[in-house]
Amino acid sequence: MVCIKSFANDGYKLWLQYNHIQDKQIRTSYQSNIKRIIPFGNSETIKVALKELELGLNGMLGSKVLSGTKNNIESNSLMFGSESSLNEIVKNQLGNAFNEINDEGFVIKTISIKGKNQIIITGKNDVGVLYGVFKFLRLLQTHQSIENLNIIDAPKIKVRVLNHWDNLDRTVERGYAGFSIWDWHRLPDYIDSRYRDYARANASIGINGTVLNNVNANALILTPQYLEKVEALANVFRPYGIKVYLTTRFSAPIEIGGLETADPYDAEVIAWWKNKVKEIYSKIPDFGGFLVKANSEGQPGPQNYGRNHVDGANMLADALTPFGGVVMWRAFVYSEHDITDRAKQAYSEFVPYDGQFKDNVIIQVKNGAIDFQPREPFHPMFGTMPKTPLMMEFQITQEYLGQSTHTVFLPKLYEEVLQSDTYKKGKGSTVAKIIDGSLDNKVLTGIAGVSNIGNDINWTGNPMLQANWYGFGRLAWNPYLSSEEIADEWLRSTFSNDEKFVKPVKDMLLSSREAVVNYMTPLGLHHIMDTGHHYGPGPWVSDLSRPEWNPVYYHKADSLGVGFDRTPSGSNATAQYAPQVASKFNNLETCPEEDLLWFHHVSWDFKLKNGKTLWDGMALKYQEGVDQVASMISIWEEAKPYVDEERFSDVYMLLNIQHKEAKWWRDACLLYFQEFSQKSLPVGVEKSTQTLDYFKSLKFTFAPGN
Ligand code: BDP
Repeated sequence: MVCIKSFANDGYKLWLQYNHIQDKQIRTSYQSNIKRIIPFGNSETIKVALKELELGLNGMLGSKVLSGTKNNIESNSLMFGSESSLNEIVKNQLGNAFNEINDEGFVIKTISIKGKNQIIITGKNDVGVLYGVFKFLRLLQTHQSIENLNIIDAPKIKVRVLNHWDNLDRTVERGYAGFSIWDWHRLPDYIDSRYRDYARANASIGINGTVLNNVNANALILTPQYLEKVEALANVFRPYGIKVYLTTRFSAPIEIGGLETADPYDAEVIAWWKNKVKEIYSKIPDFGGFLVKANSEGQPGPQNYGRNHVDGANMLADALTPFGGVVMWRAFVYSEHDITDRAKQAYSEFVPYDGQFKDNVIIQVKNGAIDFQPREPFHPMFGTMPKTPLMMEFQITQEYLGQSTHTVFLPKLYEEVLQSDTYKKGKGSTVAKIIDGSLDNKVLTGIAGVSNIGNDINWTGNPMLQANWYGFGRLAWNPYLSSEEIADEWLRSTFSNDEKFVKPVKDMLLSSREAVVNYMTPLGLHHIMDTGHHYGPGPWVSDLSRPEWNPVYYHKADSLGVGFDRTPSGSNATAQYAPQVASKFNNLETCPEEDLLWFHHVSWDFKLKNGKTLWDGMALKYQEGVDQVASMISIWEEAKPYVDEERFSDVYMLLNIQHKEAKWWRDACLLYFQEFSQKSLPVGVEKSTQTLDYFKSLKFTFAPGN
């Protein structure tokens, strides 16, 4: 049977569509297993779990599921509650499942009471129960069997946060989905229902924290006026297991505290932060802590006072320690006064501090050493600093990947980074094992995703990019999940379970990341986007004051060839990796071709593995990227019968823009690099109908997110 189109759909419901299950056999099997839902306990978290189950089951099964109480467990109930709420009969049937989970984990098990099958969803705490409820609903959303369940699962990473680069005026730095969802002006009295839906969505994928404001912080967020607003949000999020965190401006003691300095050694400054933290916890007892961007891109920091990152981070950590808060200190630093390769600077600056940070400090490191490019080799810091907890910072918003118009399925990128082998402790020392703490026995572990959420009706500006929020959350829960699994469950929950839809669209998602690499930055090219807004190609830009802000700094094209030599004959950035990794990258024979120009400056005639010259190979990659987008469009056209009109046409229009822009990238970059290579385009690569001057003349004064 062909799936019936669902009703008009603006995408607001994300992956929590809970569409009526059309397949009668599946539906009746679910109905016969869930005759009643029975909550154990009545905390706020259990109440939201009950509400979610009612919403989900009523939607999917199309009939109202009865609720019951502990005392009327009859046939085939779905029971849920934390360990302490369970009676002996239930507990006995769970064996030692509780020993296998942590505080946020859950157990979903089919047990027998009064000779009848019952399903129990439990955890050590209510929030684990809530995660279990969402997992259970997902089983139904993806049409899986709920007979004989025995699922035990728990998150592998402790701090799983979104980073909102949201300003207090509601603009969003690098935001492409409208304005900030935080209505600061009307908080704390006006609670937008969207805050709850935001929390539901995050809880459904296991995200347990949110940093509300931009890393380029405004000190005002720490004033009593704003802390009241933050408190109101924290109150909404609490039942969903979501803690709030704030970014702090290092100079806040001066800006809002009336002090003359923010020197972390100054007694008054230390006292100011201690009091400020106390004030925050008096309003928000479960406040998560601070995220800090210091001495980076002009932000103030301890170095303004001749101190270092350790001094700054530890001072804040001391203030937070009595309350259990953490400091997420960012390692995204590079300086215009440092003439060494920008890719080396964070490592050079931070690695000597290994072991000096307090226990509640975690260093937040971007996935690669430059800045969220379509492809970057993993950040060398992950392969070192054994005594310091390191957390991952991924970007979900697509600053450098076509922003919210281009469909790029990012879990593929995240997976590639997480599965990279650092060789920190020999073969198999993947980034995932560093992030989840298993390699170095770390207690404090974390992962952050720079959010792609705004107040657009569909949250992310493009319905397909909801998958990146979803995928980030799923990988934060379990960094070993495959991108394919994530694509599969997201598509089924968000659109349709019909195989004729799922299979091709999944292939489309999984190839979309390589497509963007091909039409923007093939073979290891990087940071050649137009500057400032980073929208569109700008490999020619060379006039910015800071050398490392210019694309020419990164590609180094000349008449002989192209690429950044980071081997020992060049910047020697490869020396920051373990010897096994460094030698792989150094050697032209073993360096993965996808990273070639990241690590090597090679001639235009360099022979690629397929026998083509670098120039021909590069041109063909650009063309391949364009062709890939064309086939994404064809796949989407075929998907039409399975998708509601609104989301279908939204995505369709956006894919067409992506196609147009992929050609723009191909043409602008090839015309530009051709000036150096002086070679003609190989057969199969379409010629530009415009001149290089035309591309250079394009200006986007009001490009978003800038
Ligand atoms: C870059 C962005 C900039 C951010 C910065 C950061 O262009 O807007 O403030 O990173 O991460 O990617 O601090």
